[in-house]
This record gives sequence, C-alpha cells and structure tokens, in this order.
Amino acid sequence: MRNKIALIGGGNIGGVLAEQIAYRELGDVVIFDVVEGLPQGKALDMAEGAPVVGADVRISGTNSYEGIAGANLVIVTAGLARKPGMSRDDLLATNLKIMKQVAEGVRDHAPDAYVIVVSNPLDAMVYTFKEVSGFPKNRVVGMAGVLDSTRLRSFVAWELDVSVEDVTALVLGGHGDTMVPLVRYCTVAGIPVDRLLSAEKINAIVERTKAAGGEVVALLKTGSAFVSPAVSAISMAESILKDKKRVLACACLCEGEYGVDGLYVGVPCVLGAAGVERIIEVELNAEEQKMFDASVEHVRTLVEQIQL
Ligand code: TXD
Repeated sequence: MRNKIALIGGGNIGGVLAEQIAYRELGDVVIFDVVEGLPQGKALDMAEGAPVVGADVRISGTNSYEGIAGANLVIVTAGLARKPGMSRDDLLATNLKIMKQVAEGVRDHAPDAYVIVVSNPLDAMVYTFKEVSGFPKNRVVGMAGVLDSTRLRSFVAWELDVSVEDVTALVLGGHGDTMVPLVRYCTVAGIPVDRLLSAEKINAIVERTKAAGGEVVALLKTGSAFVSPAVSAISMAESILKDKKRVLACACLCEGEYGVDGLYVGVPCVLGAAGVERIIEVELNAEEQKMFDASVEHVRTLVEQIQL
C-alpha cells in the first residue's frame, strides 16, 4: 500500500514538493489548491514525465478537499509569500484566514494524517493549524529550522570549500530575524567550526543565515525561496514516512521543554513514524539562552495577535 501525500497549496513550493515526492516514489501525490486548474495542470504535467524517471506513483490535482481523503501525510504551503520589503510577520493576517480553512479541511478529510506546515509566518501558522485541527502535537510540525540550518551549512561549506555533506548545523528558535544559529554545535566532520573559521567569518555567516530568506526575495522580486524550502520539508517527510528517526531542527509544540510552554518554536527533535517522537534539549550557554528567549518572545508576540 503506497503512501498518499496531500500537498495543500500547489504554488512554487507545492510544485517542487509534488515533483520531488513523486519522482522519488515516496508515495502517491495529490495537490490541492483553490485556483481552478492549477493543481490539475501541474499534476498532469508531472504524471506525463513519470515514465522517463520510472516513477510508479499516482499524481493528481484537486480543488476539493474530498480529493485528499486517505492521505497519511499532509504538507501545507497554502498562503501568500513575501515580496521585497515585506517581513514574514506581514503575512500573518492573510495567511491566518487561509490556515484556518486549511486546518478544517484537513481535519475533516484526512483526520489521521501527519502534518508538516510550511506557510509563513511559520511559528504562528503551525500553532494555528494545531489549535484549529485539534490534532495531537506529535502529528503537527513546522518546517523552518531545517531550511535555516541548511543555509548555515551551505555558507560554511562554501567558505571552507568542503563537501556540504560534512557540515552539520542547528538553527533554533523562531523562523525570522531572531532565529538562533547555534555556532557551538556547528561542525565539519565533527570538527567544531570555530577551529576552522575565524570569529569574524563565523559572525558574517551567522548574519547571512538570518537574512538568507530576504536575500532570495530581493533577487527574485516576485516571491520567496521555494526549492530549498521544498527539499527541507521533504527531508522531514521522508524521516516520518520511512521511520528514519532523524534529528532535525523543527517547529515543535513545547510544553516545558527549553522553558517554553504552549508555543511552537524551532528545537531539535526526533522525527519518525510517530511524527515528533521526542524533543532533544541541548545545553545552551548564557548568550545562546538569551537569544533563544528573545526569539521565543517574538513568537509569543505574534501568536498573541491570533484570534481563533
Ligand atoms: O521556511 C519556511 N517555512 C518558509 C515558508 C520558506 C519559504 C516560503 N515560506 C512560505 O510558504 C511563504 O511565505 C508562503 O507563505 C508559503 C508558500 O510559499 P510559495 O512560494 O509556495 O507561495 P505561492 O507560490 O504563492 O503558493 C501558495 C499557494 C498558491 O498556489 C495559492 O493559490 C495557494 O497557496 N492558496 C491556497 N491553497 C489552498 N487553500 C487556500 N485557502 C489557499 N489560498 C492560497
């Protein structure tokens, strides 16, 4: 029995998700979108390419939530993306309305699904999905930390001219300017990065990581990054679908962990067949704790604006 993966939102990220998930044969794919024809057209195009890559999966598009029935995994990218000059927080009012609709649709038509939320502002959107759907916290997780961590990993690898495979990194906290790149836990094949790069270089990489989303928005002008977010979400999806138990920085509901209670923030967690199987609490020094607490407060301020 193949997995059925429902993609709520068939835009830039949704399109890459559909193609990558289908062509990697992670499961059958159904794309849901409110724009007539968009999900159906993208699905038909990808389905017609499947023979070339030998992908034996069904790819379909729908404008009705009935089409996602039976999905065991849902990835949500529905919502507006940033344009130059916008912050992720500027998307709150519009995307909140959308997320409420999405959460109801998924609750009613795929009630047993594991859900990865991608839409921005991420920490507020995944919180909204959890609250409106009523799903248990292990089945609702947000994608941001994997993307922020892969950006940090890329910048370190490029600076040192080493394989991206050998750079590990953790970026915690909210998905925004207050994110917390944990440099102390960044290594190159186990070698702490501060043994290989100067403090000045590391600081420059940290600042570029925090601004990386905006850097792409400024270049594209018409939207935000979509390939790196898509493959970041797929690494989470794959860990759940294949019970890989990867340790990834994800937006999880903290209920006491890291001193946080009742908010979704980016923390290291184990992702497996039971979704968020546990949160890993790493030791933070005074400076890291201060940055983390400030990031959590920013998330709290955003969530307090949500009227459900
Ligand atoms: O790391 C992260 N979490 C972020 C997330 C990284 C990059 C982008 N981030 C956010 O993802 C971005 O700020 C947006 O909020 C979402 C989706 O970004 P994308 O680039 O895919 O946006 P598009 O191309 O505009 O696609 C959004 C789709 C579009 O096709 C709309 O028609 C659809 O969402 N949409 C809806 N689908 C279902 N239901 C409703 N109500 C709906 N409204 C719009």
